[in-house]
Amino acid sequence: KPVVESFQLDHTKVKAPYVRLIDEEQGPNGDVISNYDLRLVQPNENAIPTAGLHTIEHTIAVLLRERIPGYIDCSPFGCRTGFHLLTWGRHSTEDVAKALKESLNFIADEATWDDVPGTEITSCGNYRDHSLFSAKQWSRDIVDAGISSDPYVRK
Ligand code: HCS
Repeated sequence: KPVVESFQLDHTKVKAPYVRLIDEEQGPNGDVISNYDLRLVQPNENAIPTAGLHTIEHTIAVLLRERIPGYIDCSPFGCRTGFHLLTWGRHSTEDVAKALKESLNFIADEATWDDVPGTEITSCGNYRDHSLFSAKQWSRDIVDAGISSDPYVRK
């Protein structure tokens, strides 16, 4: 059976919000893809409701892309406590945490509906399920809690 790294993590030991490198994988041509755990809220204590999570996803698809070279994708965990971030190449968890903090700060303080891409029936698979209000409140709480670059050390 394949070993899924995410299920090996002891979710009772981590201190969210944090950025954690899950692993780096090298392709046959030597290219590296990195997989990060962007844990926004504490597992089994909190979960971001889908509308806010969905709006955060769409908005950081632009904001994180602008800040992280080699961005491939950032998509929510089914448990709704955070996101996977996939990138080409290696980035320090400090750099990813800084980019995430800037992006969530923007959502909390400045984002308007114009900053949320893909909210039409043609551009989204569930366009009714967005909430900028929720995205802003959760982003504010996450940034205020401090985004650590070490999953076991609170910032
Ligand atoms: N998670 C995607 C957006 C899908 S709607 C991205 O580009 O990061």
